[in-house]
Amino acid sequence: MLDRHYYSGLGLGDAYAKVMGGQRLSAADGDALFACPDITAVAALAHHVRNRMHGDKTYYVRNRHINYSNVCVNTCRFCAFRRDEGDRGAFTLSEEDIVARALDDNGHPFAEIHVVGGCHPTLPLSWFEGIFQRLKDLRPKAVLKAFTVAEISHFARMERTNTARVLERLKKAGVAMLTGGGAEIFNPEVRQRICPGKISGSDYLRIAGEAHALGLASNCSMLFGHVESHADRVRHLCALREQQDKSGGFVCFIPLAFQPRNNDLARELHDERGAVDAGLDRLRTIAVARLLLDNIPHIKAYWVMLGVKTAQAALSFGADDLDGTIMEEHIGHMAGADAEQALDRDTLERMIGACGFAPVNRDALFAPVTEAER
Ligand code: V47
Repeated sequence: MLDRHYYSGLGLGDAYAKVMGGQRLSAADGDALFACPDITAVAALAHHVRNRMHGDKTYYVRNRHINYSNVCVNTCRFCAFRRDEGDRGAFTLSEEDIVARALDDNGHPFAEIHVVGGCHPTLPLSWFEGIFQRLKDLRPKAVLKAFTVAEISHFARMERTNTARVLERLKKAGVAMLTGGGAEIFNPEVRQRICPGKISGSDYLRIAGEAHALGLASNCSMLFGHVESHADRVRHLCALREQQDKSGGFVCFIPLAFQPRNNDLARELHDERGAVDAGLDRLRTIAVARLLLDNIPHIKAYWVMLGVKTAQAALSFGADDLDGTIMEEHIGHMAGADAEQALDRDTLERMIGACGFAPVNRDALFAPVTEAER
């Protein structure tokens, strides 16, 4: 399969030589990978890199998502989750609701507690600090992963302070990591069309860099499969790679496949059923991400947005992580994701094993969880 002449004939001679030589691919190589008619050739390159980095290990995590509120001052056009205060379907969990969800673990503490919501107009940062300190006391071994950088920027505005100060306060309260959301697509023209009120791509990268400088890890992401071009995806990935060269704290990249229901962007595109070639385009995007993001260790096959079958296939297209048990998820499901709400650990292990990989139980920072802690 990995034959040099075959790749040259496909216009991928340069990409092939760089992958084999362990060199960095250019944006032009990324464009060529998207243009290549043979998706299996692209997959084989990504799989080669994935094997070089991780062997047959495939990670999963016993985690709990907690969406604390869907009340949000932003009006991102792809979002089916957000509501205005007082709207039908608007919700905000109480402190006790949040703590109860984190503790609802049948005596096996979650390795990761993942907390995100909307940019809420009134909930102060101090409220979250109190909750995080409580969660850390109650579950000292769990890695607390909270907020996107868009929420960090929102807190800074609300509290009339700067983003570095918000990050410092969260770190002190026990947060170890930021989630990867909010990146969407960095191209300003596309961003203006899909999420006009959101922080810019350069602010996303700047705040992630500040977090990394403070010793906080973060994930990063890309929302794809709407109005952006393949070239936009390639430039987005290259911008993440450039930031990672500078600050080094991105742990995992999450390609977020656009869910086309109950949101304004889908209505504009008249595409509520999803494109017919979406499955292959998603897999190719994951492969290109693995190949371009040579400095980001992990690529997530997020089964909530991909569906479990495509997520399994993604493990042979460069992804090495299946994410986790989740337990409860609203952002994708309200936008049409038809995957389950939760998967148990045995199912995740079986899904990974059935694809020929070796499951590794991890925490949010990808440290393996020992047998005793499972
Ligand atoms: O920021 C919103 C995306 C993100 C839609 O860090 C949509 O490990 C698809 O960030 N179709 C939130 N995507 C989810 C997220 C995340 C998920 C899992 C793991 C991690 C991690 C982070 O979801 C948002 C936005 O980019 N999103 N609406 C939609 N219609």
